[in-house]
Amino acid sequence: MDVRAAVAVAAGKPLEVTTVQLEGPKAGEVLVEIKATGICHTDEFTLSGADPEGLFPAVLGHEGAGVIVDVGPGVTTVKQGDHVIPLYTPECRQCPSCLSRKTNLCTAIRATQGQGLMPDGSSRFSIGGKKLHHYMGTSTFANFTVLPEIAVAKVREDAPFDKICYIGCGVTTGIGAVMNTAKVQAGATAIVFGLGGIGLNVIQGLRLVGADMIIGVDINNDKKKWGERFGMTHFVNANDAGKDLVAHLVNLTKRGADQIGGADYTFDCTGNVNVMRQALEACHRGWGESVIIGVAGAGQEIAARPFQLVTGRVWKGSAFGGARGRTDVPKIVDWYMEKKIEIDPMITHTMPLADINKGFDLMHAGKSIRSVVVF
Ligand code: NAD
Ligand code: AHE
Ligand code: ZN
Repeated sequence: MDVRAAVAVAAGKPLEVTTVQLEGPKAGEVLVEIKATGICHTDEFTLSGADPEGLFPAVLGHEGAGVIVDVGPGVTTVKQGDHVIPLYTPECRQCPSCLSRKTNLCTAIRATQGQGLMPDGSSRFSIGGKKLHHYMGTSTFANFTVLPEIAVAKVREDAPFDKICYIGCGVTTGIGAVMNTAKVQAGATAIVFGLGGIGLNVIQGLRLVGADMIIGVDINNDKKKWGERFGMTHFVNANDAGKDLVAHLVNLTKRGADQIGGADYTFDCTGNVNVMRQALEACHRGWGESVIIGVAGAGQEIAARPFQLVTGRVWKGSAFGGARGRTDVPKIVDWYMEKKIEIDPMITHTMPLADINKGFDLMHAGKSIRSVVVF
């Protein structure tokens, strides 16, 4: 069938909105009509050419919501008409990782997903007979896409697509990093580096679990009001603090008789390896945990003095907020519908697919929190 898609033709080039061809679902797969998709910084990361797994030409996008319009042979867990959120982290419930209960990183289809292919090793997308790559197993920058049934979360039908698409990545990543990865307790002190579409959801998660002091760090002063809107208690401009940033943060978090300082939890939501180091160093000696959420480009490496870890700090990472998609995503949609979490104010811009490149421009300019393409 013919579908409308934004095609990433080459690294660093604007997306080309055009008609492409999509084959129907094969065994174990579903055809989803995408109703809305967010634009995450990771789409920009891959489009820029920094992603070591980046493939071109491809249909990017991984933050969608839509309706199942067809199912392939053998599909049992979802049906035509179901409302779903595509999952770039699937949940097969059978692979060693799913069965371990130690991680959300299902391995059932990760190898082919990283090659831009469906699990049978082929692509469903093409243009003029030439193959187009899938992206993150989701390719939501198209009005129809094909996914394995283990890579969709069935959600309630009264939830608006143009808001819950954000649960397909940003909301779940931020809130999940707090609740699943760090397991932050009430009364904790926390520092969030980078107050964009992910960092604000970390802040929202910290407020939800009852964190006491929530410090936000950004280089853009416009983010102060955004952080405060979702529960941030203190704002620090990293450029103003300069080389003294870590010392300033440690000083801000001094509590108790020993006056050592440092946060119980820190979160990197920038993808900048120098910031990741600052986030580790701003943790409390003996127990502080620093969670890396940001994604860094090919060739980038993190560095720190081992002393930071010897003295009890913990460095860990979080993908998709440690969430098990088919189990956890429907619950997060419920939280949104029950007004336990907010999404609407973070969606600062909406646009038709034809204007998708404007969403990337707004991100570059630091003017948006989330742009959502509505089909
Ligand atoms: P964004 O562009 O919306 O926000 C990034 C923020 O970081 C901006 O507010 C920017 O001003 C700020 N920033 C930039 N440099 C900084 C610095 N030196 N110090 C402090 N703040 C700085 O991006 P986003 O959508 O929020 O994504 C954030 C990161 O998370 C990206 O690297 C993205 O690829 C990654 N990500 C990871 C996962 C995961 O599962 N691990 C999921 C989604 C996104
Ligand atoms: N392809 C990159 C890694 C990108 C990455 O880490 N992606 C995150 C999700 S970002 C969503 O916005 C993730 O889930 N990682 C786990 C995985 O299996 O990819 C690279 O560096 O090669
Ligand atoms: Zn994302």
